[in-house]
Amino acid sequence: MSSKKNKGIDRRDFLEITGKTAIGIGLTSIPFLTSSCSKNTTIKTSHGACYHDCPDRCSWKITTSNNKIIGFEASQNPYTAGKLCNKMVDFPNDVTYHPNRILTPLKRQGPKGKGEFKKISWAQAISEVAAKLEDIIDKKGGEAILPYSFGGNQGKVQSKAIPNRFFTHIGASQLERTICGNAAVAGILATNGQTTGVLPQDIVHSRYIILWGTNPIRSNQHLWPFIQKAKNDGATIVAVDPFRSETSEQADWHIQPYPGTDTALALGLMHVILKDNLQDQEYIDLYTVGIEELKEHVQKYDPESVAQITGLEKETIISLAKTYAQSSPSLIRVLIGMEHQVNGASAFRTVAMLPALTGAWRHFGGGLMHMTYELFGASLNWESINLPKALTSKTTRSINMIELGKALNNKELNPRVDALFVFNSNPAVTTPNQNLILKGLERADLLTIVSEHFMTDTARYADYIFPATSVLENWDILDSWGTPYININEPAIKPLGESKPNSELFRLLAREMGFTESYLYESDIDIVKKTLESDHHYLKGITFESLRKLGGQRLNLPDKWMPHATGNFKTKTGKCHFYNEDVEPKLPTYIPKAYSKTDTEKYPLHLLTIKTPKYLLNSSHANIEHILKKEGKPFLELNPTDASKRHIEDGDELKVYNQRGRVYITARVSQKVMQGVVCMPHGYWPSMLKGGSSANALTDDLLTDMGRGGAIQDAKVEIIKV
Ligand SMILES: Nc1nc2c(c(=O)[nH]1)N[C@H]1C(S)=C(S)[C@@H](COP(=O)(O)OP(=O)(O)OC[C@H]3O[C@@H](n4cnc5c(=O)[nH]c(N)nc54)[C@H](O)[C@@H]3O)O[C@H]1N2
Ligand SMILES: Nc1nc2c(c(=O)[nH]1)N[C@H]1C(S)=C(S)[C@@H](COP(=O)(O)OP(=O)(O)OC[C@H]3O[C@@H](n4cnc5c(=O)[nH]c(N)nc54)[C@H](O)[C@@H]3O)O[C@H]1N2
Ligand code: SF4
Ligand SMILES: [Mo]
Repeated sequence: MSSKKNKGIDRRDFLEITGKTAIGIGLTSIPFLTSSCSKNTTIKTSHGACYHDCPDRCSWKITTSNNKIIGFEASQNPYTAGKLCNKMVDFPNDVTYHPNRILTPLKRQGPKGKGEFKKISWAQAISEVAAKLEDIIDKKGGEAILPYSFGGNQGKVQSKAIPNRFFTHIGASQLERTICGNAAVAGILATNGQTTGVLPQDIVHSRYIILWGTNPIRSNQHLWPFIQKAKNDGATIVAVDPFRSETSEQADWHIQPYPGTDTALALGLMHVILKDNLQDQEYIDLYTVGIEELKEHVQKYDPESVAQITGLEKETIISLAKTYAQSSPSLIRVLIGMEHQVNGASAFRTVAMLPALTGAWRHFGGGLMHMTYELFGASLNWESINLPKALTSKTTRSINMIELGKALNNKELNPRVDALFVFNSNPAVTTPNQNLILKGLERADLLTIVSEHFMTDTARYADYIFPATSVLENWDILDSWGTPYININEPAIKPLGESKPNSELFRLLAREMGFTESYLYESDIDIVKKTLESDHHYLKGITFESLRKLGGQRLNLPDKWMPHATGNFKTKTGKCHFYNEDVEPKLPTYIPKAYSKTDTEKYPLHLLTIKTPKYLLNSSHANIEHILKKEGKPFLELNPTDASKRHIEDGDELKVYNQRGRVYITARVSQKVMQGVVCMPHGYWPSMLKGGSSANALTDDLLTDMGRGGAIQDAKVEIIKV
């Protein structure tokens, strides 16, 4: 499978990175490659952007000489600021030219999961897969086919346009893509009607910043320099996180509540703010709904009661409320982390009320900062990405991606899932209830097709694997969920080996299946161009040509972006809703998960499985040897009290277990978690760890209170020394 001919950049070609890492967090100065150029070499520069599911969406520039990459560097746009993160600096070698990359179609030989495959031609693979899909459609209907994809490649062409057209055309089941963002967004929409608040770079104007359930030093690295700038200019940085992350360590104040109690904490802050009359009454009167109901409602969230729920001192709650309400501009930064609790959406809904209560939105740099994708939703020509009219009326059943394990194992489903088609995702690692998923993937009667770069733990179970191009080899257009920058992605080199973009895979299958509809065959570059055909003012000065020339460009937004300075909420009343009659409960309410007494006794510890690894992006890059080496083995963080109760010492080997699975891992006894909470990293593949299980073997496929997201961080476990 590995190709020795697959010549990459010699790692030694990279100049030693001598520059100190930017602000010590892993943003790395541009590595560049040298090459001797003869007269016959054609040097080409292409612009592109990071395809990862990362809020930073860095822009980059690639230099090639005769179809070989000789330079890979970050662009100078003010947010990327000339630096890629530590995960991506060596991307051409780590992925594109990696010797283990899959470069031909493969057909399974051995038992499912063993990873034994033989190379076959594209013609054979397409003809066999098309015939099998046709057979399933004939016998069971299209709904027996389930596409499974997520953020592996966030390019609009390779993740949405052609794949969605293909699967909708064949009448496949729809996948509810809810694993990231849905609960957070549902919560914020219930309050504000939109999720785009303060823009990332404007955080420099804030003077009181609460990083509420987010770890930018790891997960949003390009925001951190702007936070540092605010701090240098006098801002106080507060982190609210049950885990003492690097960000919490760097903050001026780390507030450490029990996981899943943020709704109560935010209601407690409102209690204090209203009791002490620290609210902005004028803002409330003009731009909000339900203050009287809220006042009444927060009576019961007094600091003593909230202290009981959150595990915080009551003085901490009072002090946070007062300092937040009395500082200006004050900003709350939320991202994703806390949505993965069973009441995660409610936490976002409640926290989102605070800036309206204090009138923080009036001040530049004040308010709430979350995502930015709505800016692109408003301005791009989505007709090009979304389904063509001919397909919009087609409705088929939906399956929530969180419940993949259940869907694969449910014999009562009518029709049963007979084919699973995975691309841009690695569910054997990233989706909760891992053992149930693996059991489903083992089904002899399940046809599993995977498009991938590598033999992932999901791909190992495939019947057919298709080799996907890396982002350096295909066209795309990338909006962003964390910045206001737009990028196009030009192919820097021709596809390596026999790899093809996802879009081409589905065009080939469509042709083989005899479909004639032109929407199935639109070319990638045409989709990119058409997506930019919009006269929306945000796109003024942004064209296919300008993006090719300049690389990432900022949407044409006002210099002072203050979305709610004078209300303008996108709710049906145009106001911020403390009380919302369309949401149940109508007022934000702390509702914890009710565990049975037996479960609480058997599994007393709350398990967090978060994005602590430095070099991984979800499960991506975990298979790259030098990365894994740098990352080291995973540890379970546990509190000294929990450790001593179980006679566990630092460095002991542990079994972490519950009713769904067990993970073998080394103990790290620390104060990073409070008593009753343990934490292990997400991203390691089960096949890499002793016992063949990783973090998601312990997580639950339970849905969140709103948005149908996954309560991944709401798992209970017990541990023993082994
Ligand atoms: N290095 C790296 N960067 C990444 C990723 C990665 O895998 N690795 N993944 C990318 C993706 S897909 C995403 S969605 C973003 C996510 O970015 P973040 O949301 O910043 O990351 P998470 O690690 O999911 O969670 C952030 C913090 O939330 C905390 N948290 C968990 N439960 C609760 C809770 O109940 N209350 C509170 N207050 N905090 C809680 C966790 O302890 C954690 O420290 O990061 C992106 N960036
Ligand atoms: N326990 C726990 N579980 C979690 C989380 C957590 O914090 N804890 N976080 C959750 C979150 S926020 C997210 S977003 C999800 C992410 O879950 P996934 O979207 O499954 O993310 P990745 O693990 O990065 O897998 C992406 C895969 O896509 C492949 N890929 C990349 N580009 C292409 C391409 O162009 N074509 C094809 N065919 N494949 C490509 C990569 O090689 C990689 O294997 O994980 C979730 N799961
Ligand atoms: S993973 Fe994120 S921070 Fe790293 S290069 Fe990609 S977009 Fe930038
Ligand atoms: Mo995510």
